[in-house]
Order: sequence, then structure tokens, then C-alpha cells
Amino acid sequence: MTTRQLGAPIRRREDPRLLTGNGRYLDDLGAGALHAAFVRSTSAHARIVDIDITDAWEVEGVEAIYTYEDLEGPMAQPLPVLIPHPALTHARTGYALVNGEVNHVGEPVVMVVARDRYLAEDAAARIRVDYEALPVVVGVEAARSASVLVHDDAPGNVAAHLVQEVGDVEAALAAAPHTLTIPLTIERSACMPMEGKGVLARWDRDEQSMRMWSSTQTSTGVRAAVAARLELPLARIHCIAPDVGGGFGVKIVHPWAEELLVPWAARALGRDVKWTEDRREHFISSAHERAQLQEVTVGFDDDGVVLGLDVKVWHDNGAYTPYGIIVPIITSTQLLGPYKPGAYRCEFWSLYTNTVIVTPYRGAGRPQGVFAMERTMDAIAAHLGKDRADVREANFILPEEMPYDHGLMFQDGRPLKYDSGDFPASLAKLKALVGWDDFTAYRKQAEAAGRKVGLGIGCYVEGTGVGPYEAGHVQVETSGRVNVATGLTTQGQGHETAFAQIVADELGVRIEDVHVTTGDTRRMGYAVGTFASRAAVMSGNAIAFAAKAVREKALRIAADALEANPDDLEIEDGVISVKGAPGTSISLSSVAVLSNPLRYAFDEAAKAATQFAGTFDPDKPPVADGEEPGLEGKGVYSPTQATFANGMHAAIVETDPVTAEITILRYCVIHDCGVMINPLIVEGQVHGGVAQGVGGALYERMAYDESGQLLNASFMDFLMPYASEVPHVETDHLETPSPLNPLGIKGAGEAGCIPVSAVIASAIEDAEGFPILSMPISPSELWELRRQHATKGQS
Ligand code: MCN
Repeated sequence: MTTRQLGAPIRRREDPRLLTGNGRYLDDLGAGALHAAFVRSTSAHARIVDIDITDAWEVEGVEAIYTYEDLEGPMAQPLPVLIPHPALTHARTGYALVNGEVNHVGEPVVMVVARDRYLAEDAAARIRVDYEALPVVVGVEAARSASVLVHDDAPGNVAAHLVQEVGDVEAALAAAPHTLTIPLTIERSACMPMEGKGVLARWDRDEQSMRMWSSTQTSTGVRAAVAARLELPLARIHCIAPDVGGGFGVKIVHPWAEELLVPWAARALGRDVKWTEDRREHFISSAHERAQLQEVTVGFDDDGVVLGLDVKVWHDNGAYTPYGIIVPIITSTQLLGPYKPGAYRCEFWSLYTNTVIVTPYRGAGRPQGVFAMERTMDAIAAHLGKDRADVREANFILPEEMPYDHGLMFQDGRPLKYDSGDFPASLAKLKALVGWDDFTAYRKQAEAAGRKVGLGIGCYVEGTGVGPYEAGHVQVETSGRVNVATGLTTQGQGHETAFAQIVADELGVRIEDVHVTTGDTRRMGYAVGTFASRAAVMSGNAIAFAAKAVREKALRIAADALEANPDDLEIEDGVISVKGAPGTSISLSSVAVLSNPLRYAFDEAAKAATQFAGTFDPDKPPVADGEEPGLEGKGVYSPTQATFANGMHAAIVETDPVTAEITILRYCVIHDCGVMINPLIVEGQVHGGVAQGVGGALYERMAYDESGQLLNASFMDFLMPYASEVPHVETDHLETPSPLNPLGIKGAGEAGCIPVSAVIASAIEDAEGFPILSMPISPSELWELRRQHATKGQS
């Protein structure tokens, strides 16, 4: 009996290729292509008075220089708002090249195309842009004061304002025995994938068609955008995502200006054109996230049970809103985590600033929301003198209350309705893993040795696998090779392995025979993209349906050939046999031959299949009426709502009594993403997420000055954690299957980073004894907080 692949902790098959430098990333492609470089705005808010390109033409090897004036038709229109929302009353987007006014440092003003990147950069450096400075808005405080406007026609700097309310919060707060109001801040940060963005385009003059490659999280989205803006039939464009060195959200935005301009220039010049983003460009012209001011007012009883929760969020959306209000709407709904909030009201303002645009970054609004909710849970416990885990447990939604409808609208416009989860069981596991009940003794010991230690906790629920759909295609070649295609893309999540596991099980073939292609519109033209931890749920189930369809077809044809009933057949290791009579069998490859009217004489499988040819009626066509030729099938998965994964983290930190240096001593994770396709991949995802979360909690922030210049736009100044700062992550799982999809899967890709800031804050607070209300936190900030609290204590 073949080992079942679903749930097997097998190593990622793509890793040898990627780890030995044999991956094919965007910059590995396009030898001989012309290169593009961009002149980007140096001012955060200004009118362009003049652009002088004369000197740039002096550089030998320059092929083209483009400004907004060169753009025509749809190329000259503002970039699209990808996810409109009725509350987004003042949506604004930029242009492929700046049209008159710049709204943040880094916007593309001029595109130079030259023989190589060096020449393109040399020419770009000779272009002079004269700006007439306008007043600048940086940070949420400045945005909400509205003394200066980013866009004249967006009053109050408000792009969107949304209120959702369930129950009567005012009454609940008024009647509550206890109330607290907690102000919270999370600073701006960004994804920082190892590989920046990049585009290569090839125009075929004969066919009048475009083939392009983009380091994107959605090749179908890029293709659609290019078709619209270049006024080309979709059939004449193919977009391929090659190996992508991380995305973490920033590459789901489409089209980036460069994704339009590079193919547009390739067509205009009749030459291959390529652009590879450098790190500085990534800092100043891609996307950021996280920055929010939040205020929670909570009412609760003597047991810590929340009776009413009123949350206000001021979200910094940067200069434009191409991605709508996804981030703040996630914060405002997902902050509820595993808890029942009693009456709930959430209100947010999405505000313009003269800074880089904000779009979802791994976790997408959840780290901020979880920070708000978990700080609130700790504050309730501190107020009542209760155990922090007990207060959480008192507010949990219980397994028997699933499915649990919060009565709110989620990011996908569907109800925020949890499908599964066992929060008390997760908490019990977490407490056992971290040694919750032994911590008091441990702390005493540490204190006796002059050390300060603290224990922190954080819980979250994450809507994953959002729709609307994904599709999968499975095809068995006459060699027995199984080709699997999904249109969604891969940035390092291990889809080649996980999807092969699903097909191996569903079809009954060896995993070695399964080959997975992602993100290539030539193989699958219908897809939404990889984001929102949706690939496993969406493509996983679509591919499973496709494999099932192929299996059914194979059994039908084999039954004919073997003169058996399809119900009596089984497939194992690519061989179809009669149950209990393994001698009566036919290989899947032979069935592939039989399902294809062309029998190739040189094909081994064809030869094998001929022995069954006699079983066919010569008057009967080889492909039956209504049957498609070939052993292949499609599957589509389109759920009615998201599925909700969850997790609980705990950390033990030590803070240096003198230097205030913060060290994570232990980091423990309990994670529930339903049925795991591959526990090894899931753990890798969780570990990577925690590493990113540690960066967000302790190191990473975007340091803008008052004029809108990003002061730390390089890895010399923007601190990412090294391996030395990322703790060993102790992980355990709980598998509560999702009832919403046949495989019982929930997503896992963002989980690790979601509660980390909340957990570390909780642990530092526990070590220090005063509230931590703002993240990230550096040793100098902690030192300053100590000083303030010491002074308070004396006064
Ligand atoms: N998985 C599993 N069992 C489950 C759920 C998931 O084995 N029950 C596996 C999946 O098969 C997949 C991986 O875990 O191989 C992640 O699956 P999923 O949760 O569906 O997430 P996506 O594949 O949709 O990936 C997107 C998600 C997001 S939103 C960000 S951001 C992120 C992340 O994945 N960006 C990443 N993880 C990343 N990992 C890498 N290396 N690089 C990125 O850019």
C-alpha cells in the first residue's frame, strides 16, 4: 500500500534547486535585453515645474527617455483602484509616470531605457527635475490634524471612514463594572523580500504578442492590467512568474507602474526590455504597512469577561489607495481573535500622508489588531489582579459555539463567521509547552540572580483562504508524467511539494511523477493570486478536484479496457488494477494513450496500451462523444466564505537591568491550520513568520523625517533581525479541520508573524511592571520608559 502523502512531513522538492543557486529569478533572465532605470521624485509633495532630459541623451547607448507626456490612451490614465469599497469615498492613485504632482519621495517621474543598467542610471542622473515644493504630511498625527492636505480634494486627508457595530456598545460600556481606555501605537514597516520587484518583456512583432515575466504574486492580474493598458487582446499576452525570491504581500499589488511601462517600451522599441528594482527603490517606491494609532475602550465584569468593546483606528494609508481599505478592515474585524467581545463597535479612518503607499504585508492589519486586543486582555488581568491566561479563557468562543458569526463584514465582503477551532485546547497546549504554571518559580530564581524576566502571551484568529476562486489542471502524459498547473504564484511557500502531495493521493500516483507549475498564464489563465494565506485552501482544493476528475476518467477508460466495473478498480503508484486481483491491471500511462486518438509508435506506453486495443469496438470512435481527448481534467474551488485558522504564542524574555537590552529566551507556538498538507512546510512557514514578527517587534521601522524623506532606506540603517536575534521556535499543532472544504485545510502562511509584537510587549511588560503601549520597542526606548516610570514613582 502506498504511503499517504497528505500530512507527510516530506522535504521541499524545490529546495535543492533554490539553495544551490539554480533557481531562475527575474534578473537571471533576459540576456541581451535593454535595461530601464527610473528618475524618481526627490520631493515628498511638489508640483513638477520642468523636466530637462537634454543632457541624458548625450550618454551613448540610451535608446529612449519617457515622461508622462509620452504616454497616451489608457497608459496615461491613473493606475487602478484594485479593491474598491463603498466606504472608500476618496480613492486616489498615481500614474505610471508622474503627471504634474508628486505625492511621495520615490514616485517614477522619468523612464530611461539604455543598452545596460549602468548607462541607464548614468543618463537618469543627468536628468534635471524642477519641483515647486508643497507642504508635507508625515505620520498619522499630522494626517488627522488635517492642517495640510495631501490631496486637495480629499478633505481631512480621509480616504475612507468605516463604522461597524454589533449591539449597543455605549450602553454596554456604561453598565460595565470596570472600564479602561488604552491608546496604542504601531509604527510603519515593510516586507523586505530578498528579491525586489522586476519585469522583463518581449514583444513579438510577427505575432503581435507579448511575453512577459514579472516577480509578482499574481501573473494573471499583471496580464489583465497590461492587456487593458496596452490595448492588447488577452490572448496575445502571457505573463510568467519565474522563481520569486519572496513577496510577503508587496508583489500582489498590480500593476506596479513598471509592470506597464516595461512592456509598453518593449513594444515601442521592438526590443526586450528589463527592469530590476534595487534595494533603495524598494524602500522608497514599493509599499509599506503597519502604521496605525489605535484606541480601545473596554468594559468588563469582575471575572474579566468583556461586555463591550469600542475600538478606534487611525490608519496611515500613504499617498494613494490602490489596494483600498483591506488593511484597516482586517484590523477592525480580526482584532477580535478567539474572543466574544460583547457589544462591539469599530471605527476607522484611513488617512493620506506623503509617504510610500500602504498595502498588505504578511499578517495584513492583524499584527496591529492583535496588539490592541491582547494588550487589552493583559490590561484587564492587571486591573483585576487575575492570571492573564484565565482572563483570556473566560472570553473564549467555545468549540460548541462554532460556527460563530460575529455579525460583522470581513475583508471579502462576506460575514465574519468562524468555521472551526478549539481555543481552550490550544491554550492548554500552549501553557504546557511554555510551562506557564512554573514561571513564577522560574522568575523568583532569576530575580535572585539579579535578572529580570517576563512571560508574554498572545492569541489570534486569522481569516485565510479567501475567494473568489482558484482553478487547477491535472494532465497525465503518455509517459506517466503528471503535469499539474495552478495559475496562482509561488514566492517560497513550497507549493511544488505540497500540491504534488495532494495530487499523488487523489490520483494514486508516485509523488516523483508529479510536476507542478505555478504562475504561468500559458498553463493556466485563470487565477486570483497568492496572498491572504489562500493557496493551500484555494488551489489545494481546486487541484484535488482536478485530480479526482482525472481519476474518474482514468477508471472509466480502464474499466472499458479491463472489462471491469469502475467501482471495482483502484489506482496505486500509477497502476490501475481490479481490487483483489492485482494481475488484472493497466498503467495510467497506457490509459493516457487510450484516451488520446494519436497512438505514437515510438511511445512505450502506447505499445503497452495496444494489448488492450482489441477490447475496443473498431466502429466506436477512440474518444467518445462528449469526452475530451487526453487524460486530463480541471477543477475549480470557489468557497462561500473564508476559513479561520488560529494560534497562540508565548515568549519568555529577559531585559537587561542596566542596558535595557531585550533578549528572547524562549518562543513557543501552538498553531491550528486544520489538516496539514505538510507539517514540515507549515512549521517552516510559522518559523519564518515568527522571525518577521520579531523584526516588527524589536527592530524594524521606517524613519521618515518631517519633509517626507525616508532616512533609513538601506539595510545599513533599517534593522532586520539576523539569525542571532531570531529565537529557536518551539512549535506544536492542533488540527481542527475546516468543515468548509473537502481537504479540511486552513491557511498557514501569515500565522507566525501575527501575534509577535503583542507577545513580546506582554513579556516585556511582565518583566518591567509598566505598560508597553507602542511597538516596535528598542533598548533605548525601554530605557526611557524605565526612567519615566521611575520618575513617576518618585513624584
Ligand atoms: N500548508 C500546509 N497545510 C496547511 C496550510 C498550508 O501544508 N493546512 C502549506 C501550503 O501547502 C503552502 C504553505 O503551507 O506550501 C503556505 O500555505 P498558505 O497558508 O496557503 O499560504 P500561501 O501559499 O497562500 O502563501 C501566502 C502566504 C502569505 S499571505 C505571505 S505574505 C507569505 C507566506 O505565505 N509570503 C511568503 N509565506 C511566505 N513564505 C515565503 N518563503 N515567502 C513569502 O513571500
